[in-house]
Amino acid sequence: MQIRKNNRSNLVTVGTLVALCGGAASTLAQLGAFPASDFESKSVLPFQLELAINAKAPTTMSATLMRAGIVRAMHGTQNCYASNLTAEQWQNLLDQFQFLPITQTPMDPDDPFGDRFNVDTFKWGPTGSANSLYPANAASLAILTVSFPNDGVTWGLANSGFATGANALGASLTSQFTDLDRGREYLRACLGSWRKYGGITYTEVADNNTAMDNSSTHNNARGDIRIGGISLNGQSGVLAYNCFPASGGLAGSLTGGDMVINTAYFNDAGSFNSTTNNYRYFRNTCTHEHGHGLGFIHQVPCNSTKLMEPFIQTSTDAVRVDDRRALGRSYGDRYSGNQSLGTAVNFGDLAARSIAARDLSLNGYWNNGSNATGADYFKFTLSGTQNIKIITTPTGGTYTTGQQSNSCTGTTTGYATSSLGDLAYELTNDDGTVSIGLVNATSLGAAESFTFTNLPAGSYALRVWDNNAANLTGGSNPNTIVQLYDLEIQAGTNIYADPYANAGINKRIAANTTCYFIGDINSQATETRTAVLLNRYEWDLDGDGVFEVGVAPAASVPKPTFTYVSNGTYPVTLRVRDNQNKTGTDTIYVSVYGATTTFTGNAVSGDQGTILPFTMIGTNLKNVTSSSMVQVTTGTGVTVTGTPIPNSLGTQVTGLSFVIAADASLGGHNVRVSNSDGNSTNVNFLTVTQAPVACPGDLNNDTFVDDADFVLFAAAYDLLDCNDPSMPVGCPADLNNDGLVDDSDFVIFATAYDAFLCP
Ligand SMILES: [Ca+2]
Ligand SMILES: [Ca+2]
Ligand SMILES: [Ca+2]
Ligand SMILES: [Ca+2]
Ligand SMILES: [Zn+2]
Repeated sequence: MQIRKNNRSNLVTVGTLVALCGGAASTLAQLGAFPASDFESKSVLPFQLELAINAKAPTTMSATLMRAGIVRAMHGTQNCYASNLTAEQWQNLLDQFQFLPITQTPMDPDDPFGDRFNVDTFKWGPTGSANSLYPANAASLAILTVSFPNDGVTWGLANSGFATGANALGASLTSQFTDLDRGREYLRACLGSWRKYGGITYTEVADNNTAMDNSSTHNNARGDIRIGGISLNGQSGVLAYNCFPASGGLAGSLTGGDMVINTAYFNDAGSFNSTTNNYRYFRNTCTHEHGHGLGFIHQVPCNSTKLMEPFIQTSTDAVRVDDRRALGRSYGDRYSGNQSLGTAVNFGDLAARSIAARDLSLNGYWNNGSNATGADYFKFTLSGTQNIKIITTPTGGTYTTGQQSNSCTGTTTGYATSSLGDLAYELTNDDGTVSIGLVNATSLGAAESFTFTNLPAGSYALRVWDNNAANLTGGSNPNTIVQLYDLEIQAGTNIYADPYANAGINKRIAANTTCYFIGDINSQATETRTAVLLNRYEWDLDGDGVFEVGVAPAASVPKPTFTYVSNGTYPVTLRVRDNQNKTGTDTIYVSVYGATTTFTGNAVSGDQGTILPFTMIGTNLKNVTSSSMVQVTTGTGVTVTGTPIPNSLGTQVTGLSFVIAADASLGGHNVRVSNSDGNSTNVNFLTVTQAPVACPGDLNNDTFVDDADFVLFAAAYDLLDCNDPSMPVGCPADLNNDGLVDDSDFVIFATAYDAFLCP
């Protein structure tokens, strides 16, 4: 769906949104901008739209029909709109697109709870193919890939009503953000804000640069979610549009989950280039669009409380309560999949740590497992006896929401979303066989809290579930009633909870380009017992397990950069720290491609008949994983052995040795490193030298121990001390290597002299 643009003040934003989506006309009256225009007694269309309709419609009846058609289309359209459209823009949009129903089905009659959070009947399945139908796959994890097609690739779908065009997102991002990857990282943060709450993982992959299409089937050659941009008739009021996951539900003919951003709004200080709140205007646009890509529908009223409202709003950031409920419904919470003891989320040792895992979700009456995804399992350990207080608190609040409906006559309903479920939990031993405590003292809408005093060291399992039998709807809708909740596991007294870290998504970057990271958009403090805020962002960017950026006494670095020189996959870890000095970490994987292999290390030399360890220095050596990837390419008699040990950045490899045969050719040998990442030859890296002949006493190296050697020995004997400056270099007459040329050496010399010929 499109999200519409607003570039006026916040106050006008709210007023305009209300005007467009129905509801409090009084706000409009205050603004004086849009005279209230009653529509079916419930909704209000903006004055400009009324003008446009009246200009287009020859009769009152046709104007009424047109209004109805517009409203009907607006609930399902993939195009998402600016909110300050002029009468001329409304007129143009009417002329060009008629707001015809690109998508249509108002709501699934088999799924009466669907409209509560406005979700499509199709979602992404676990492996990135979008064909997963309710209710069988409700609240289940989706593993999605993401890619950015090259500029020039044909982008857009004609069924959107907009012409297709050559993708220009790369140039637009580069222009606005100075650097392509910096711009992309803000887009990745949009996906990261869905990952923050929902059971979705994102991994960026290469794109095969085929034209945008409707495919809902996973393809290893490109991302499930592809992101590009073209001009949508200039600044037409349409900021972007995005396809739904799969056809058959509300998606109409726009499927496949891909995003089309209107490049005409880049470098516009009033919209995409507004830097306020970390480019929230741009981020909310793209985060909203991807919401459609996840199967989420526009919601009303437009009161700036939901990301999926049809018109852009910037008074709240990214994914809000109703959006989280939609996530919980379709994909589960961020621990999605923890529906059994075997897949429990393990919080580790809580003897001196506390957990505040917020915005988790349950989806219906668990009923001893009859609802397979209806319970959440966790584990923790205690390294020592501790008092452990476990609190489950239903969240969500009471609010009004509904899908923009075909009747536009009040499908919005007030929902008390904190009191849908009856939370209960049970603490058991590690394998669930021994109950330590079942806590269910309160009913709908109330927290459960209990302190387990002097809980001994050991391992524990915790199951949280919805005990409201009314939520077992049976038949077509089991497991569809979302109850958001916070889980707190508090150790001891005032041991505050660790903050939540979010480093974005698994990303892909070309080698030797600046790679951007953002830690301060989606990370968050979690403790509410005291005032906490994140005040430090630390990073392990090279993936060696050591935090090297933003660590005290250096300054915190919320948005670091790094340049990788070697292909490979790097675990990058963000560690956030709050003012209680509590930390949380998040690891993303950075896939680096396109590096150039070099092998530049200083040459080494070794004797015939020896094994010579060596170190390679260069770039793009991270994937040198076998000794067969390093070969001696000139001369004879030298092989490579050992197991290569690349360093984390692929600039050094140790662990290998040359095996130099006794008859190896003397002199320089070229050494070549070669694997699928590339190759490089280090000319004359190895010089093979002749081994010294083992013939003590042959001081002049003529293979005989004779009088000539004795003359040399005697001279050395007279000097005695190997450190004497007159002693020949290396003190060759010190035959027993004790630093002196004395009688004990003479004994050895005499024996050799008697033998005369070297062996
Ligand atoms: Ca859950
Ligand atoms: Ca309860
Ligand atoms: Ca490091
Ligand atoms: Ca000696
Ligand atoms: Zn939209």
